[in-house]
Amino acid sequence: MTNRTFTMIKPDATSKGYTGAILDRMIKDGFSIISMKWTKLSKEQAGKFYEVHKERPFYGELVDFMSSGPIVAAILEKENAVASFRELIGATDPAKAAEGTIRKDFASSMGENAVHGSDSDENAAIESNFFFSEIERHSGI
Ligand code: 3AN
Repeated sequence: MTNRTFTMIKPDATSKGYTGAILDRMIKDGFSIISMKWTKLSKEQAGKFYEVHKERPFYGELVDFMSSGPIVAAILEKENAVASFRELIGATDPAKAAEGTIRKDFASSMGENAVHGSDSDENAAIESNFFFSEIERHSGI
């Protein structure tokens, strides 16, 4: 079990001005921000990040959407980070997300669902390495 996960605030949420409110939810839930950057993915980079979903019918739509505007990428730290963060963000489909979750309050659809959260410790490490250098992935405070 690691104490780190990786997140992105997606283009729908950054464009609606939800970035500050979403970061506030993460911090109030006990997550420490280890690394963070505001950036924008090219189509090629979004395609590479979501390569595991290449065979799924929504892949093209997902790549177009994730490269359509700015995102915030961050490494977060907390006890049992991956599972705890997925609980905080709620179900992929915001209509099924529990009350009080980030997706319930800020997401609009399965595709435009405000935030990404790693689904395993292994993927948290892969995704963190995609965005952040070794220096940026420092050992914490
Ligand atoms: P999660 O992000 O909750 O782990 P996954 O891994 O099933 O969900 O899907 C990865 C991303 O693909 C989701 N965050 C969402 O943006 C997008 N996605 C999933 N299902 C659909 C769908 N049916 N239509 C459009 N986009 C989807």
